[in-house]
Amino acid sequence: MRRALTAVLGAGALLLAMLVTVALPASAAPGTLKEAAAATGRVFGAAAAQAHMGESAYVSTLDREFNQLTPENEMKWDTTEPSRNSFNFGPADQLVSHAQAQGMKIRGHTLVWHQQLPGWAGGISSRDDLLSAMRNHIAKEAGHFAGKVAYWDVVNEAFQDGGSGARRDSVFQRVIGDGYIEEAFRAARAADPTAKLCYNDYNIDGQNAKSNAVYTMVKDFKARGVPIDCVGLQAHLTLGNVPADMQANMQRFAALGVDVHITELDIRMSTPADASKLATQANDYKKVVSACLAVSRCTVITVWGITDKYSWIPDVFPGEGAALLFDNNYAKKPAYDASLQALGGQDPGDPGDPGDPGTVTCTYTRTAQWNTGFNGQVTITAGATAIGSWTVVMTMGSGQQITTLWNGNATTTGNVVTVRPVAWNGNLAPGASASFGFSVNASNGNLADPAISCGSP
Ligand code: 9MR
Repeated sequence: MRRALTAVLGAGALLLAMLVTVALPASAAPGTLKEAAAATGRVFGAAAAQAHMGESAYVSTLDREFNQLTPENEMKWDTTEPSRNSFNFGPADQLVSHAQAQGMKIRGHTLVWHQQLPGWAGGISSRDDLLSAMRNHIAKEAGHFAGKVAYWDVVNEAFQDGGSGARRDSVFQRVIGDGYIEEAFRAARAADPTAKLCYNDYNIDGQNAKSNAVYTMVKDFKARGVPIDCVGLQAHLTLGNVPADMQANMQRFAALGVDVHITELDIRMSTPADASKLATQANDYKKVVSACLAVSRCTVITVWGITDKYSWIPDVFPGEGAALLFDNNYAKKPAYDASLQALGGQDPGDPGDPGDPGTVTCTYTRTAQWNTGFNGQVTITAGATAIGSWTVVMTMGSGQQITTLWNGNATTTGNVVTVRPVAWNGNLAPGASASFGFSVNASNGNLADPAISCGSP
């Protein structure tokens, strides 16, 4: 009797354990970008524009996925102070109230920038006059939003592109001189003592002459007590070109005692998008998110828009686009899934979403190697829903060539090899797997594993 009871209890405990094991994946992994980021102590934001806030899919995607909002244009000087000392905070106030109601942090963008600057300010030619106009602008705008803005992009894009490491030739630089940046930071601190104050720029994502110049400035500011708390790497990137030293670059800024924010992330491609480009983009997003996660002071990741539909890219780079995490119809792209997974999250699954991580994951194994080559195998596994096809993108190392590939169909462009199913291994039931294998010749002895990403279809 006692034995039987123990056996029953034992079976019950086993059943409970099985239930717990089965229940865990659904409840343990955060299912949205903001929840996954929050679990790592970070925020995941998006730029948003008041003009689109009447569109329900725009707002519901913003509210569901993001916990930081950057007004895309509404806090810029030409909107907030169109004529001297006459302020208009209306559009920004609307975005701020929305963000506050949703518990989102607000990134103020931006107090001092050479673009979207009203003509009256751009036309000032006396140093004292421009300094006083700039200080007044900062006092009034940062003062208006004090206590509401978590981070300010105080000065934006003050350095030249290219190898010079020089300051950009803006009206502020010409009329006030080098000191305008620190003057702006001091004015911002006085107007809002609680906001974190950032310097923000593009093409400073990796280590180069421009980021070196910003680094030197931040180091000098820290040494002299100029109030700066963070550096914003905009990260307007192109497909397949995430700087290999992005993490190292973030780490060196962090070592100066400032936080690092990725502030305007997008990764553009030539349009139209296709499965192979979207898989490469997913891999790129994963690299950026992973680099941030590896640096404890990288605390913010913000994408520059919610949907490809309203991205700034096609207007400025004709023939390019598809740079964000949601497509024109607000469907999650492979880059969304890759970002969520890199953050430790997992999409709970929405059937029919081609980028859903529930639909496909892949693993790579090296099965043999010799001095001038190796064999690899990739296994693709369907998630909670059946799939009809898959795509694996492998980026090969320099000097590597695939000599044979079996159980898959490969197309090669440069060092990128896209593999799709053969006739019999594209259809996978939920949880089922397919594998393909390949041999790599590397006469230069480069035995580095390829970078692999996968998606469905
Ligand atoms: O996305 C913004 C676009 O709507 C504006 O027309 C443009 C004006 O210059 O600014 C865009 O945002 C920029 C940001 O404020 C600063 N970094 C570069 C962004 C893309 O141009």
